[in-house]
Amino acid sequence: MASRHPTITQPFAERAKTATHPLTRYLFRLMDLKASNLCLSADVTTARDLLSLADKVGPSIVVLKTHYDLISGWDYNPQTGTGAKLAALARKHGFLIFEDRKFVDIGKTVQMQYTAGTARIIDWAHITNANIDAGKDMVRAMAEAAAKWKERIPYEVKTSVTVGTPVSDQFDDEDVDPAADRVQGDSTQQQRLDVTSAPQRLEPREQDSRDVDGRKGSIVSITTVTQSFEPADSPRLSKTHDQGDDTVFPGIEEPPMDRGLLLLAQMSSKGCLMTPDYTRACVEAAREHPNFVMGFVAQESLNSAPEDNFIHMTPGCKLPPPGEDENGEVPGDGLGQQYNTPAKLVGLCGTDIVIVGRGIIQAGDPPSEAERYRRRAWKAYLARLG
Ligand code: BMP
Repeated sequence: MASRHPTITQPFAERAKTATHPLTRYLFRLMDLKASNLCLSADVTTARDLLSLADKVGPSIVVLKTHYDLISGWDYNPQTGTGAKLAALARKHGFLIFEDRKFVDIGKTVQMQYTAGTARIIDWAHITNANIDAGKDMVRAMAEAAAKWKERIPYEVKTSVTVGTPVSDQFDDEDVDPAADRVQGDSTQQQRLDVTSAPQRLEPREQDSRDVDGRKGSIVSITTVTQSFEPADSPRLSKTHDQGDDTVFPGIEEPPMDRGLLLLAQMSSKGCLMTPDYTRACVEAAREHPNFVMGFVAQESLNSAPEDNFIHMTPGCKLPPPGEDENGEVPGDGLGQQYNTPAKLVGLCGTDIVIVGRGIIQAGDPPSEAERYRRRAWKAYLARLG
């Protein structure tokens, strides 16, 4: 199957023109621009290490794969947290974020897991994946959730908060209930009066003006909340406010706001129970949802119908140590993981992107090892074009 399909010998730049999913089209162009078909599986254990690794290895990769649930110290703040910081690095270095969540459940549950909860995966991960053992309806459920998410974010609400001590005549005509906060104003500007009983912190004049029926209700501060609205496809969406993270990778626009799914069609692990029938069902499900399913996590190309142009990402990839035969055998990890070289996966099996974790992370110098993997995987792709 792999050796005969036209996509095997078609350049990524050409496949970018015919792929159905906007994010797949973008990714093929990005691969062509960066001369990279490498995905880093950033399986480190702290948020700090994750961000540092993403920053260092970012120039060599087109996809960064995460397992957010193995990261300690993951900050869930949607504006300034770990997801938003990763998004800023993705923008700076030009890569997509793939959360390797392997969703599998009834449709309603996966919708909630994907879009809500603490992690809100859909907000920061361009791509995620699913095991469809639960049935193909789950893919439809996720596709619907992603479409709704995209509809609901025509605008980002930016909120700024300022706190100040009021001047007393601001409130001369106000009837302040010391037991409750008050909200005034319209949807774009609200003033909240925080009222507490703390007379000892006030100037005498302010304290006098608040004496009502022997109660000492005192206004000690005003909080001003200002909200502004910004189109969601603005390049500034989800930016953190740290210095220096406004950089945008040159040569290509930012990715479209569409979200994409990869179906886990085959696994790299020894004794994997996914049958050929299961893999075929994945291909059927992908064809049924061309606007949401980008392709597969698989060990070989699954494009078989003439119009198929799915993208394939492949884990279980390692190179022999530098200096050894680069096409030699690589032993597994002793826990079921099996490894193949980029030459075999891309050149012979026809996959598009190799996913590498420990091969890079555990190297003495991860950025230069990532470059070694990038060069080998790209060379295998060029050789395949023949
Ligand atoms: P490593 O290169 O260190 O073996 O890591 C492989 C990564 O790919 C891990 O994050 C693992 O969860 C993931 N993975 C895999 O190894 N095989 C599969 O079939 C599917 C995966 O997602």
